[in-house]
Amino acid sequence: MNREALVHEIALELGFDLCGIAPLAPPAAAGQFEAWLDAGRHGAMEWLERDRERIVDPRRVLPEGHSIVVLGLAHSRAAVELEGGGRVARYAAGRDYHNVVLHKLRKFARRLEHAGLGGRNRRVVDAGPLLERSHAAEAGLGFESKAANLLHPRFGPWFFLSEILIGHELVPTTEVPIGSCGTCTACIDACPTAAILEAGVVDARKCISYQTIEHKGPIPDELRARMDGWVFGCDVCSEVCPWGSKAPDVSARFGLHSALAGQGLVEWLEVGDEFAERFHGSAIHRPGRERIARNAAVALGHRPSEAGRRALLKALSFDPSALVREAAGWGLARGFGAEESARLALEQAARAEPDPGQRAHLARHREACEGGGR
Ligand code: B12
Repeated sequence: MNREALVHEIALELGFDLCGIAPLAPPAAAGQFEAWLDAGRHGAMEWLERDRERIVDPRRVLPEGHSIVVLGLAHSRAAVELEGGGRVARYAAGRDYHNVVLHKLRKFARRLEHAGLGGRNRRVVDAGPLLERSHAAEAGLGFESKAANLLHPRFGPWFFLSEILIGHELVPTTEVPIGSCGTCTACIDACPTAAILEAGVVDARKCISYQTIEHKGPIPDELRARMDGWVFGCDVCSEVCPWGSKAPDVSARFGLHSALAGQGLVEWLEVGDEFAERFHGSAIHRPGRERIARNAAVALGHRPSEAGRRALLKALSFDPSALVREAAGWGLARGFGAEESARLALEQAARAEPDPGQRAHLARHREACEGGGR
């Protein structure tokens, strides 16, 4: 068996669904990444700018490197809905994929060593300095979609990417899966915030995924009005993609994290110091308590319920974070603006608020209540 076939065999034995090999060199689409950064479309993800040179050129990450082994792991499953209606992106429903995949990559590196392909290597999943989608496309794992997702004919967009950069020179994969978006524009048409500016170009600042996971401040009014219950990530561009509609259900791989089972938006808004423990082992742990409670407050505004109203009133007055109090004010106005109790609570909260900026936010939400919710 040649070395490339051996690498594929190891990948399948370790449970990866897809494997390909790309040369360790800047990908052809690197210029598109640089143009995207120059246009400021990365928002506050400043590490992308800081690491620009290494991201574009993987030879800076592993100078003695020659090949990138790119791996795909499917995570397709049914849509995930919290009690009370909050929506969580499917990729984040189970165990944190970063941990699952890194564990597999470590085993992969050991297997390569036994196969005579050892030496220094770099393992990347998501957070590493690498244009994962572009190298994956070059390694034949799929084709780039108008939503910028990498699509595979069997899994659609529902698979994670990861890589091992190695010093050995392997023959790059030349077979590429057949498929394309053709004239379909379902993702562009369906994106609730018009974040897909043109084919392959997403403005992160407008993307619900960015706003719920990466963005630290208050979510801009015009975007949160369109978030429709998304509380962590967003799958709209993937859900409407015809390529993913027949992907197999592999939910058993990652399971359902306990913070999503039998808990809802109210519990997510009210979570306190126990946040770290409750979300341990989940990707939802990463943005931290404040942002998750903020997102839950916004989502409760989209999914009004009596329990939600009570939780929002409580958070508006008592949450220790100004970010969460502000979001609770927005949620109240959005979901319950027609009710006297919500209007009074907003007036009181604005009066009691010492910070002028925060007071202005709350007064704005109070005003938006006039004549009912927005
Ligand atoms: C930053 C980031 C984000 C940002 C910005 C997303 C974006 N579109 O740029 C935010 C927070 C918004 C985000 C959201 C999501 N992300 Co993200 N994200 C990343 C990260 C860390 C870097 C991506 C990046 O460099 N973006 C900059 C743009 C310019 O680069 P790019 O998206 O890779 O695009 C390249 C190609 O599309 C190509 N290209 C550019 N223009 C064009 C035009 C045409 C016509 C074509 C054909 C190609 C093409 O060139 C680009 C540069 O090489 C990667 C991991 C990594 N290290 O690569 C994960 C990653 C891309 N994310 C991933 C996922 C799963 C998601 C979400 C689905 C999560 C969710 N459900 O909420 C959404 C999808 C949103 C979307 N439609 O892109 C997966 C994608 C897997 C896949 N099958 O595609 C990755 C690879 C993580 C992983 N290891 O699995 N993400």
